[in-house]
Amino acid sequence: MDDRLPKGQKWISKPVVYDIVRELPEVDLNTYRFRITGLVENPIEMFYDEFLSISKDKITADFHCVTAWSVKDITWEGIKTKDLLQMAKPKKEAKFVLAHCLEGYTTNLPIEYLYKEDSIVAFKMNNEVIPKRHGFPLRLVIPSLYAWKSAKYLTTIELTDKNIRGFWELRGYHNIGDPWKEERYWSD
Ligand SMILES: Nc1nc2c(c(=O)[nH]1)N[C@H]1C(S)=C(S)[C@@H](COP(=O)(O)O)O[C@H]1N2
Ligand SMILES: [Mo]
Repeated sequence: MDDRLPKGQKWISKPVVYDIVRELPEVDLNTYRFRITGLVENPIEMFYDEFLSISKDKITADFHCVTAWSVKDITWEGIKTKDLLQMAKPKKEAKFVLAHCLEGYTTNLPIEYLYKEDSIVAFKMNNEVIPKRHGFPLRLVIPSLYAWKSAKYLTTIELTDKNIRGFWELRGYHNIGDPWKEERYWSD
């Protein structure tokens, strides 16, 4: 029995890269912005350098992919999403999140997951600038949900009142995706 490993998962040594596109768009840090939009009092818009200059948090967490692999102890550095929300001031109607990425990927989650202690927008992975295929320049990391919710190449965190399905959620993956409840696919 391994109480760190959710049911149906196997430990592997490093994350397998999954992307919805073969070629990633070139990232131009002169035009790249990180944004928090939608139902917020204070919309946020930051350059990559500004984001780095206020980054202060580091977390270590296991990473569980719905395709049945898990990786132990990945460290991420950046800004915890609960602190980003404190800056953006969600309106009370804000109940859900839709994350948008540079290449068009999207994923949705309930806003409560942005208040978890280990949820972070990261610019470093295992003490290095996030490698291109693992999400450079910024990545949303939600260790308490399956890895498809950890959006690479993040551009925008949009707060919404309705739960809008993202890329995989439209194709049969679960709206929440808690690995400890094996929420792999739609139940509704
Ligand atoms: N922008 C973006 N983020 C993404 C994906 C993607 O295709 N595009 N794939 C997701 C899926 S299905 C998984 S399992 C993880 C894999 O993370 P990795 O490629 O860093 O191993 O990224 C998630 N985040
Ligand atoms: Mo995945």
